[in-house]
Amino acid sequence: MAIRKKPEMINQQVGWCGGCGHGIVQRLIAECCEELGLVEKTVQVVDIACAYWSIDTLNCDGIAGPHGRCAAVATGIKKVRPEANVYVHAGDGCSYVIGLAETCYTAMRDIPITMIVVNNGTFGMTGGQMNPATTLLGDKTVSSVKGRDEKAAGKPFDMLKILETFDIEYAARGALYDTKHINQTKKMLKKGFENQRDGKGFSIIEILSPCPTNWKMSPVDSMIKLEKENELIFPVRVYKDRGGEK
Ligand SMILES: Cc1ncc(C[n+]2csc(CCOP(=O)(O)OP(=O)(O)O)c2C)c(N)n1
Ligand code: SF4
Repeated sequence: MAIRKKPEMINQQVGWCGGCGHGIVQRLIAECCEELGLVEKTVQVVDIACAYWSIDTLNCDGIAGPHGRCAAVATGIKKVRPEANVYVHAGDGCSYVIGLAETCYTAMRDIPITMIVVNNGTFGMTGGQMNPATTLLGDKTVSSVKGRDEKAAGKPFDMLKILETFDIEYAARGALYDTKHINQTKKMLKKGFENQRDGKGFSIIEILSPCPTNWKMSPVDSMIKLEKENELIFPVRVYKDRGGEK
């Protein structure tokens, strides 16, 4: 059996809850940066939410952006350090709710960064509120205690369907519920980093990810929910590959 060696870029254990997807995402990021020889040039921009725990645990430069402003912070860094490998690691609240404008402007300007969005269907860090973009209809959260109701709160929406209409380099959605999908997600992330290395435009990779703590489910049941429920609304696929289309 092949054993995946822990990337050296990860220098200590992180404080994410057991079964959280953020740790898998961090590991995939580290594997990609190491395999592409990008560690020395890497700057991570993490959001002041659950992604934040990555800040001191990777051997690379990094900054925590104010909640929702990560795409704007990463844009600034890329403008002054164009040679750097700049990526965002943030949640779906940061990227699609409070930071919706920042994400759209970064896409509109086709800024050549790699944006990684953890879609866990909730505001994890603040205790599990409904995310207007990603909480499924019927899902119970601390701000939709009887389950999300369409009349009261509208429906979830697929931001990648909007972002693919911008003139950007790459938009894709991966998932973490089994090894096959984790490996597929890694390929998407690698593509996002390669695009940046090759001087191409904005790449965004969204990842369906479990939050067992706020979903009040076991890690195993959380993975089953991701596959059986969330993926139906948020399909795993490549939405846009400008280079590949040519
Ligand atoms: C300007 C501002 N508004 C609100 C907050 C409170 N806040 C911190 S994290 C967060 C939501 C986190 O959810 P998400 O971005 O999906 O990330 P997750 O923790 O689920 O990974 C909120 C509302 C804040 N810190 N700053
Ligand atoms: S609250 Fe959810 S997203 Fe945050 S660390 Fe725990 S499981 Fe992960």
